[in-house]
Amino acid sequence: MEHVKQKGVPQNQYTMCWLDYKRCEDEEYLKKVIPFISNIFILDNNYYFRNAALELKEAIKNIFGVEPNIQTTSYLDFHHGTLIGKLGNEVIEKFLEKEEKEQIGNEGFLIKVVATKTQNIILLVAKTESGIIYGTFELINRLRVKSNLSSLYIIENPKAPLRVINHWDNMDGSIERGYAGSSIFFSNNRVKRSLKRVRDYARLLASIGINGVVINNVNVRGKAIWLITPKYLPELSEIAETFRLYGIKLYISINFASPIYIGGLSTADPLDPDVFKWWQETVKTIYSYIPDFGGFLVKADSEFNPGPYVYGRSHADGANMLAKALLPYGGVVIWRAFVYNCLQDWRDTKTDRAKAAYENFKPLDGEFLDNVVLQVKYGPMDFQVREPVSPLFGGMEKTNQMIELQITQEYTGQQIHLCYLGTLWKEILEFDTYCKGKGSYVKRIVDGSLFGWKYCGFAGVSNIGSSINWTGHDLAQANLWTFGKLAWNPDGSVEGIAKEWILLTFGDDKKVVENILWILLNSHRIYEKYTTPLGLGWMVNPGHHYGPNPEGYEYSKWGTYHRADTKAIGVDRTSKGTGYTLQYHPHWQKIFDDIEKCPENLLLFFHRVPYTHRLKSGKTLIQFMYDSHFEGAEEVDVLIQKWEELRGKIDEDIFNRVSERLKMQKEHAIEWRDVINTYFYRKTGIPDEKGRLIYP
Ligand code: GCV
Repeated sequence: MEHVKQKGVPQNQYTMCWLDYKRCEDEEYLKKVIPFISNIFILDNNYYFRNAALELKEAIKNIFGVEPNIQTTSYLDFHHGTLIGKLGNEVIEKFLEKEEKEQIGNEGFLIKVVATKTQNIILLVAKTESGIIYGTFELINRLRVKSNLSSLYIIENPKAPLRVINHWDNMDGSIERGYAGSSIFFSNNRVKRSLKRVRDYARLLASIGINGVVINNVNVRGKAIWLITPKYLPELSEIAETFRLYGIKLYISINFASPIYIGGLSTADPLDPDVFKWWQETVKTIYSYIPDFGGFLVKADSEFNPGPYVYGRSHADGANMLAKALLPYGGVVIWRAFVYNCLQDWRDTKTDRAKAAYENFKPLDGEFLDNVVLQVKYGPMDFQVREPVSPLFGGMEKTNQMIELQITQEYTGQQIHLCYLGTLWKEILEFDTYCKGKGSYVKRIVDGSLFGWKYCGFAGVSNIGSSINWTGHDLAQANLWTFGKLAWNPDGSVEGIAKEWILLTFGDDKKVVENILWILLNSHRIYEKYTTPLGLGWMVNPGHHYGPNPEGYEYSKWGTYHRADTKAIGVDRTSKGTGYTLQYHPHWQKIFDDIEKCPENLLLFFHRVPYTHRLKSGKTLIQFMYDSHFEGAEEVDVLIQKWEELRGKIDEDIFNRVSERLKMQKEHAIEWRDVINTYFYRKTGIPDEKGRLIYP
């Protein structure tokens, strides 16, 4: 089954997702807010504040049909309007209590309303320009959902310091694992000339609190190797400037062997002084173009990318060498932990890919410099619909870490299937590693609070491209939104986050909110049911990873086997098997080791289980498989029906686009159901107890 390509649309036509401002029809509300929004006063008259004020002005114009004055003069009428200023400004300070000032962090903001007989003021205060832009979008959103101004009081600070989007964009304009059109940054091996779309993208990202973007693929090949040179840096500096206006730093993925490719050196050995010198010079040049450059993202010794192992050096040697070059400028090295043997022999049952990241990195804990961050995929394999949380979280107390989540739906339906990922991500973030006793949640590790790290946070592999709606499937916009919101505050409730997205994107019609919320919150569960439940994973077509193929990866080199035979399926990863469970805290080791205690949705990840094994429900494993696939494919009808009920209540184009994809989802879910059920039936010869049609 091939993934269906999105039809090309003109580059200049696109929606603005949750920032498509619609007119507020509520006259009563309008009357109440007018005094607060008829003027915008900026107290720090610089480029960034003016930009924030213009964002607010544009929004107010579109939402309320009034055009506020922006005033930057020293004479200010503080009776009516929105006041935007920095902490420290004496006018602003007059309105603030000591305690509230102390609560505003570097990227945070405060929104406070002063309403008296003579004054109607909204105060928007921050410590930095980034805080101002985040606060501006928050204020716009509050106004859009008609928040009660008399009680509006918000102090917000992001929990995690790094909230970065990773683009896997290639310079020819293609996107590795991209399902929403071509790159918005590159085409024909050049940086795109018009940055209009990049600017709108920056607006979208700032509105969800993102503060970093890596614009090129981690597989750095061909022309992309040269992005760190003056050949491309002038253009990259323009991209960086566009992002800077919205509080976002630019990062670049690099090829570890660049000193050879670009510098003409004979080696890229991280301990070779000439190699270090070359990187120092390169970094110096980058910062001369981009003074606030974020740093490098590195995929080394992974899937045919060069790295320190080539020279018999460790990953700490490699990362630290780059970190030393970046340190004087405040840059960081984000080093990926996705290192494993991708040339495994399927006959080898001793090697377990799931163990690889931990085995490669755990021994290096404490060896990385402070400006190195290890970027760890959420699970030990590769963004399957369900995997256990990587044991590296909580396994390396002395190493900064970021969690890598995949917003793009490589294994979760490629934006043809609706699969809202917020529910899965929330479960991951709430996982208690027990590394420092009860309460050592993944969210507390990656936000830095558990170990007091300076650099840590969230990386999300982008799901956007130049398609009309950015994400191919209109409802997949919710995944980008949710990634940003959870990175900002991993304690947020997924229901709340999803609901806010619906309100801002589709309005507050009760049925619309209710149905879309149901659709989103149930979609991952449904997708899992008709694809690979119980932690099985990998039954996809090799290469493009779309559609079912139960043995697609069974006899390959990638180390992703389920080893099904006629009696049993799954890999024994317990302490008596491959020993993977030993990488976890003893609390989890015991649970995962024990087939009775192991969470059932991960059963086949940790255990090799006979088809006749009875699950907690009393069903046999094989019957569960059949039921799950029949029910999952059936439940897609509920998604369709709930969407269909919204006909006429949603913009027609969006409605039709989603309907079309739901139709494809249904067809492809049936394909999954039939292929997987037939596979198991043929393997086992055990019929479905309910006698449903399984193709023999
Ligand atoms: C960018 C998986 C994907 C690759 C991806 C890789 C990675 O293997 O299939 O497309 O490469 O992960 O995360 O580096």
